[in-house]
Amino acid sequence: MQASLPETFLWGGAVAAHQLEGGWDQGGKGPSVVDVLTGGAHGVLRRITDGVQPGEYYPNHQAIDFYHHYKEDVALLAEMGFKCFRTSIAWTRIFPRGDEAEPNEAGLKFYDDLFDELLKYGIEPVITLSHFEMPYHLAKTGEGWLKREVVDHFVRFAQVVIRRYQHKVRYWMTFNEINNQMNTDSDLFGWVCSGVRFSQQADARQAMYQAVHHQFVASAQVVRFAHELNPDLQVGCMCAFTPFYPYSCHPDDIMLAQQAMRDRYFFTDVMVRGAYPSYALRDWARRGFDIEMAEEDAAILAAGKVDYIGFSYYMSSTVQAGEAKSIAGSQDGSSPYSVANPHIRSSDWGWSIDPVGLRYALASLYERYQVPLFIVENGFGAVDKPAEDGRVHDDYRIDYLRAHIQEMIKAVTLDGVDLMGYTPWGCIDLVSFTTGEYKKRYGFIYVDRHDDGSGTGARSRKDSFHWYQQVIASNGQQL
Ligand code: BGP
Repeated sequence: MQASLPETFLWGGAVAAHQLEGGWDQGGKGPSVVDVLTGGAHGVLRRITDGVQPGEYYPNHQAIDFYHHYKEDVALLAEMGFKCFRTSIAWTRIFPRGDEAEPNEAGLKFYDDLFDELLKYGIEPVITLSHFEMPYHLAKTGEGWLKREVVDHFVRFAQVVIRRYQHKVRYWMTFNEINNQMNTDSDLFGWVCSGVRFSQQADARQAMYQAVHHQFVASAQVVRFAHELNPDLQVGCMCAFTPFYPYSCHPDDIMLAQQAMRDRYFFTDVMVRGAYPSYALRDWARRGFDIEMAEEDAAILAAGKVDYIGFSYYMSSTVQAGEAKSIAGSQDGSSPYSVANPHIRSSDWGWSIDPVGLRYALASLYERYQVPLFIVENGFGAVDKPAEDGRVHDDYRIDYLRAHIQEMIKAVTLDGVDLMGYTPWGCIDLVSFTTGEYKKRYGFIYVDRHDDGSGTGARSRKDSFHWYQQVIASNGQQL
């Protein structure tokens, strides 16, 4: 068993185009599903508006203006010693409406320049093709991925960018947190994952599986295309992995936790194994769901198995058999049976802090699938206040990350997990996805931008910046 992380380990950080780029209508970019999401607030989810409306506040339109500041920002990432940088390509920079025949050259050029800048410092780009960035034009009816033709639009987009960047980008992922849309109680997740408004569907759950089926088919086609184009390319899936623990040793709690885990495994089961699992097919039959599939779909899924599993880990959830509650609007990975875990405390946003759960997640996923894993999001959202010396002393963030990295190293060195890398979320402060706030910060780099519109946009190094620099330099030995 190896004693430490491999020398090739991809240390870095993660962001998504829409949460940091800004420039939402520049360089020919069209509006995406997040461009019509208003700002939310602590505990209040964001609203979807009917197109971009005057007088509404849309935090993603400006974000931290990475679109114009990427050179300065990449230099800071390089100073931390990043080996890789995970971001997404905004689909609407390349195909502003989503259904054009030809791509927008100005959008393609932006990512060429960004990738060149990263590669100049030896930073490997890790690219998500769709991180909640579907073109608004394809989603405005509220049906989005329910429409089969979206498969072709997405595959065309993916083929254009994979062909263009194949010598600059080796690691790809298809859909960010594809499983978030399992939460059909809220319109927010269906909207950003699939452009579907669940509240307008007769049976939200059936609609969700239909939209997801189309995404599975699209993802598999993209994997196959990439492999045929260039065997060096690796394409992964990306799921939010929040493990469920049983509240007690009561057999009903154990069984409930096992059943709840199927909502986690369903997506990886299909994308890693290339076929629908028997428990899902039974469940659909029992509920009378009729998911439309084309004749060739089974063969497409089987031929497009992903190379690795990318996943986000923020927290665990604990379930107890009993009365189900509604969980509308929850992004904390909970189930209707979730209860507080007395052994685990939570962040200001109610997300449980459970480093051991990361080792549990890694070991569980690896034992089930035996494919390489990549932790592509993990982190601590907190309110950062610069101290009198003007600096952010974020020891709470360092504590969170240190504890998670320790468990991650155990998973590799003790459990034998094949782990490609670790990219903490929001390595530079950006717009929070669920709340639309700047206030919920994750970064090693502070950005002077605030929810009331104030701030210079200036970047500065938090204490965690220097700490992470030393973690990377020592390959995880100095924590
Ligand atoms: C994940 C998303 C990210 C990100 C993160 C943190 O679900 O992939 O886009 O934002 O969660 O969530 P939040 O910003 O709501 O704290």
